Amino acid sequence: MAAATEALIVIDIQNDFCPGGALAVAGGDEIIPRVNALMQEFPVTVLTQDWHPEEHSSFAALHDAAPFSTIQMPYGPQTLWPVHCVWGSEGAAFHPKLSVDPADLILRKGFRPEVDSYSAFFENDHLTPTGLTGYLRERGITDLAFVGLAHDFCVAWSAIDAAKLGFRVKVLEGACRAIDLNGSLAAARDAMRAAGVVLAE
Ligand code: VGL
Ligand code: ZN
Repeated sequence: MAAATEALIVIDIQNDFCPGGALAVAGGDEIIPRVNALMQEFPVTVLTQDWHPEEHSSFAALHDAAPFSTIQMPYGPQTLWPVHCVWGSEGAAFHPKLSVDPADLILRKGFRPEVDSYSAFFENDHLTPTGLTGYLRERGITDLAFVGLAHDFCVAWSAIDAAKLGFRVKVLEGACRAIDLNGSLAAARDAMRAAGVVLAE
């Protein structure tokens, strides 16, 4: 059992990130049994849900560009994705095998059309907070364990922000799966280590 000051943050285990989904992560559904078991061990559990309006600026289709290309946004470079996790769609729903009921909080992110939000703490402008920091601090949480999808995007950005905010952070890599776009997994692991994130099994 984890200590009373530890929270489990489960990132984006949604249909669109699992095999058959619009932005499928290889083996994305394989992690679910372990994630469900971990949820029993932590006193505080948070699920995040990527939650985009139909015309979201991270969608390649909106820019007449190829998916997985990069554009410059006012807040910096942004990878363009296939249309995914449109709010209210089946693709945006949690995977049916994920234990949703035990979660204390479901945090939605990426709902502003003009800015993407990989991190569970800040949108991609690195300025707009989601409110999760306050929620965790008010509950007395000092230590965070991250699992979910995708390892090299939403998990990594969330873990790095959490470490910068002063939480003690680990990523349970066996319960993550990556998109791995042009070496993004290796880069994300280096960036996490540099930020003081512990990469654990
Ligand atoms: C994610 C790309 C776009 C993620 C979300 O959950 O890692 N990646 N939206
Ligand atoms: Zn997204």
